[in-house]
Amino acid sequence: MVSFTQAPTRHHEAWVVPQRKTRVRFRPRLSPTLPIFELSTQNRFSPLRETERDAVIIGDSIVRHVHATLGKSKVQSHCFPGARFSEIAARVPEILNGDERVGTVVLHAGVNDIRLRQTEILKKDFRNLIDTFEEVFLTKREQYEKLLNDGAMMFQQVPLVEIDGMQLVQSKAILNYIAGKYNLYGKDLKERALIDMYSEGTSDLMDLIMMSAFTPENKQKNISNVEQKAKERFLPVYEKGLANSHFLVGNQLSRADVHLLEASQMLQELFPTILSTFPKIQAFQEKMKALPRISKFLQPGSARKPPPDEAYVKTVKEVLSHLF
Ligand SMILES: N[C@@H](CCC(=O)N[C@@H](CS)C(=O)NCC(=O)O)C(=O)O
Repeated sequence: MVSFTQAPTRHHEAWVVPQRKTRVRFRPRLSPTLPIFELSTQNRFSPLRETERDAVIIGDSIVRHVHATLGKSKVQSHCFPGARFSEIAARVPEILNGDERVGTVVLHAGVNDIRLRQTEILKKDFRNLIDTFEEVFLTKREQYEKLLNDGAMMFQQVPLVEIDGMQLVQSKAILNYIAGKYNLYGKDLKERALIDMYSEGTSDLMDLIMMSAFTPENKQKNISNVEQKAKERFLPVYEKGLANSHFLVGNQLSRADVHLLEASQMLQELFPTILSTFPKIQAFQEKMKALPRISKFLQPGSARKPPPDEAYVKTVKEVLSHLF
């Protein structure tokens, strides 16, 4: 159901549908008991009363005067007058910034887009905004131990993704679920098999890059190994796969493409000219970067991770101290 959030009344209890000059009547053509159009009038801020953790309110000018108090928890409002969907969505990660104290996030957006956008585009924007994910990096051993004690990690390992009421672990299971959910997993079994082949190869390449950060004693040797394998084994495969298509598999975007974009960027961070002899991959990168969600993800300050450095290795060694 899509519900439209209206300005709160003075009583802070219910939302009102504003009076229109022209009265609009909905005449159900089917049974009158089947509503065609449902308008929620529940108080969108009631979760604030229920949350036990802190809350954050992020929105356009309508949240300017929203002040809420919650027992021991804190509520912070972030108001961006005139902001449109894209601007509010871009602020969410930097405001939340992995803050574990935050249990509830209230978003208000869309008012400033309504006159400028088609409904289909608006619907997509709504979904994008709601699907914004919050990323928490483990920086302290206690965080890992808490997850262990909570029984959140099936095999006592991260990554862990909480999505649709599940606690998903195992990178491949996570990627498959998200790819399936967002139609990034091919149109049939054969396409899926090909997508898996590309993605597994790309994971191998990314693992090589990551591991080189963990072996400083052989750093130069490992880096040369990454460069050689990338040029001789991996990049030629993608170049060939993109010879006659914008996508690695079939005629639509898949998780293999998203994976390749990330891996090719990681390679360029290490070897800036590595793609110079791979024109198809370069063209592919430009097209991928122009996709709105990807373009947003690549903006400075986004959730994209920087290359692993010494500080990162030190943090991993502290959090997973039982392995080192
Ligand atoms: N097959 C797993 C491997 C995950 C994994 O090795 N995670 C490491 C961190 S990158 C971990 O949590 N290790 C803790 C441990 O094994 O005790 C996956 O792909 O998700």
